[in-house]
Amino acid sequence: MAPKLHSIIASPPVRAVLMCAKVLDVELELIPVDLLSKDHLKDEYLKKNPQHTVPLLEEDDGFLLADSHAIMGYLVNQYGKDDSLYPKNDSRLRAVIDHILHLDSSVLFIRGLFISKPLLFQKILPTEEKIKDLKEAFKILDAVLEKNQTKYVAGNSLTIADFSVVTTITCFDSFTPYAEFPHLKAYIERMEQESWYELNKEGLAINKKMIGELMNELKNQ
Ligand SMILES: N[C@@H](CCC(=O)N[C@@H](CS)C(=O)NCC(=O)O)C(=O)O
Repeated sequence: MAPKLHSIIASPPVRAVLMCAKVLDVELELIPVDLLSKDHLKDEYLKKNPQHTVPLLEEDDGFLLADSHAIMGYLVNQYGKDDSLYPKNDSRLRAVIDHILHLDSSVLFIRGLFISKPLLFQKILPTEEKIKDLKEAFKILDAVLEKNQTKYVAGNSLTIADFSVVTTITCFDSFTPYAEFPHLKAYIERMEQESWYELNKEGLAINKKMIGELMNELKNQ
């Protein structure tokens, strides 16, 4: 049976996993988790994922795995016809991919999450300081892209790092525009031409609409 993915498409890390599964041609059974209804804080979900995040992967034999970066690595190793998205034997390429995955987790995504989580769940508008931190994160990625001069974020071939970065940057563009950064803008424009990018569109539109409406409502109060 297909592995289950507890998910909601408005979430960037969920979409990263969906893109990865699509490129690997791995079927996933999607199990909806409505974050706004707090499904992720219910006992049944917390027993499976104490981190109360989506995505969460669940295999038939009870194996559970949280975190999109870990899930993508697992899908490549477990189900990939080859490991080009996350190569085992090219230690330098793998290290560069790991660098970008950690950059996404510890700098890019988290700085956006520190804005979006209080906004969505507590209706708190972002402070200038938090926007500044996010902008700085975009600037860092722009400089990485400028330094590397590669087509994809970790080299000249597509890797799981692209799925993370693309979904994070396009989502948090709601708070500060990535188009201000030329290398980042050119990179996203290249990625938009790829067939897997299609899987970003619907969830991104839902997310941007929700964020936009909430920001306007709070600013007009
Ligand atoms: N590092 C995690 C982050 C996952 C994450 O924070 N997901 C958000 C939705 S975009 C979530 O589930 N938030 C609910 C919560 O933190 O309670 C990953 O890559 O999977």
